[in-house]
This record gives sequence, C-alpha cells and structure tokens, in this order.
Amino acid sequence: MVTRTRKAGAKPPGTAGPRVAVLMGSKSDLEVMRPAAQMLAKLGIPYEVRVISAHRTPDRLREYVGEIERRGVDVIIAGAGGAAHLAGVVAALTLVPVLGVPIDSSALHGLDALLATVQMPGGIPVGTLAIGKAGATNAALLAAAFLARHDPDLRERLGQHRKEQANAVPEGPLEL
Ligand code: RP5
Repeated sequence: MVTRTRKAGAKPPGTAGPRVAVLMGSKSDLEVMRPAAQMLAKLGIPYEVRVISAHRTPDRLREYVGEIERRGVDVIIAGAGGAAHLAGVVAALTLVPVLGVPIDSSALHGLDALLATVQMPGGIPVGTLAIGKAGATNAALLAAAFLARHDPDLRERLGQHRKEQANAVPEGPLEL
C-alpha cells in the first residue's frame, strides 16, 4: 500500500483558499479586529474576513461554518462583543479550532464579552485571548504559531517578527 504524505504546510489538493477565517459579529467590530487581519497579512498567511452574527444571521453562520473544514481553513478567529456567543456557537458547529476575541463594544467595556467567551462549559473549547485589539493581534499570532508547527517557512517569518519586536524596544537609557 502506498501512503502519500503531504509536504509540511501544504494545503490538501484543491484547497488554495484561506488558512485562517477572521469572523466578527458586526461591522462595528472591524476596527478592533483589523489588527488580526494585518498580522496575518504580515506573516503571509492567507485569510478571509467575514461579518457573521450568531443572533442576527444564524442561517448564514451555520451555512458558512458547515463548509469551512472542506474549504481547508485551519483556524477560526471569532470576535464579538456584548453577550458574545459567536465564538462558542462557531466552535459547536465545527472541529476546526476556534480562537475567541472579546470586544469592548458594550456598556461593560468587554467584561461581559470576556466572560461569555472564556467561560465555555466543558466540552466545546474556545481559546480565549485578551479583550480588544491586543487580543485580535494575539489571536493571529497564536494561529500562526499553530500553523508554523508544520510550515517551516512560516516558522521563519514568525521568528523574524519576534526579532523585529525585540529590536523595537530601546536598549539604552532614555533621554527625557
Ligand atoms: C455583537 O454586538 C457584535 O459583536 C458587536 O460587538 C455588538 C454590537 O453590534 P452592533 O449593534 O454595533 O452591530 O453582536
């Protein structure tokens, strides 16, 4: 029997599409989620961005997530504010790993979204990042770290990003 193994980081045949899906519950979440897309772009990871609401567009959500594994998406990033059930509902509908970003769009400044996203009952995991733009950036970096385990070129780019970040921290005393 011949067993064919895929080259590290290669997509399954016929799936040249996005490796990461960035979802958000409302167009009003875009400015908070933009850093996720920017970081994925910087690291050369193909991604797509969609506005899909668990409560306003439940049919669209089910249809989109139902196709996501077949399309070759490896990680989903889902950002939402308020009661923030988006990441949990997405995670319930797929085996693709889901990273949740709580968005500070409500009167409670994201604390409600943080608790709704992080406090998933045991059984359906959502890897939850920090509230707001830092969480969006880190969701992209964490997705990149997962993908880089089987993609040496991406691992190189991720390492380079870390070096740039370190070099941007002033080493000597600051003149004030
Ligand atoms: C959530 O409700 C969204 O994720 C957003 O953060 C929040 C407010 O949405 P809009 O009323 O601005 O559309 O569904």
